[in-house]
Amino acid sequence: MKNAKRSMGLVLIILTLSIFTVAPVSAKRQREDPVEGLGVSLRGVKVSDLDGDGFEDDVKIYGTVKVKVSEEGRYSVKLVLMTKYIGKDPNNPITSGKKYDAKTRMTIRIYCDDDSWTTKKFTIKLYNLEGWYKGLAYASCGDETAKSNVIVFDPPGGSVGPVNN
Ligand SMILES: [Ca+2]
Repeated sequence: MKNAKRSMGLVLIILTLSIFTVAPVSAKRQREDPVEGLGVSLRGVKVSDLDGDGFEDDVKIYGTVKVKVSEEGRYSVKLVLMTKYIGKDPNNPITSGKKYDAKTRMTIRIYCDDDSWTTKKFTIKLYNLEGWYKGLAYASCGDETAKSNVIVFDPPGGSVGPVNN
């Protein structure tokens, strides 16, 4: 009899524990990710002397992110710009290796007030580049990820100028 009471007590304790431990987990699971769509594009490159060292070897890359959400609020889009040096002659580019040389990271805060797409422009500055480069951006927000178009550009200016693909 005493044993039965004791094990009943144990069952109650276990039940109480499981209510406390399970409830917060399931509450978290019910909350769905409000981010429904994400896009990123690189729209252009401007070559100039941004750091004032006398050489037009710096670039400003212009891009746009777009987010679609189900809940009004402020969201953070994590952006990684990958750049790769492709050589000094665009007609004879260095193509060895698919890996990108450099990553530039930034976070873009975007306010979405309805459930349609919200877009925001961004710029990324890169300094002291010589030769031709290609660039590509990855974005992530909530559960969504997106990949941009590839751009090709030549910081020293010259006869051809920046090219958008
Ligand atoms: Ca410069």
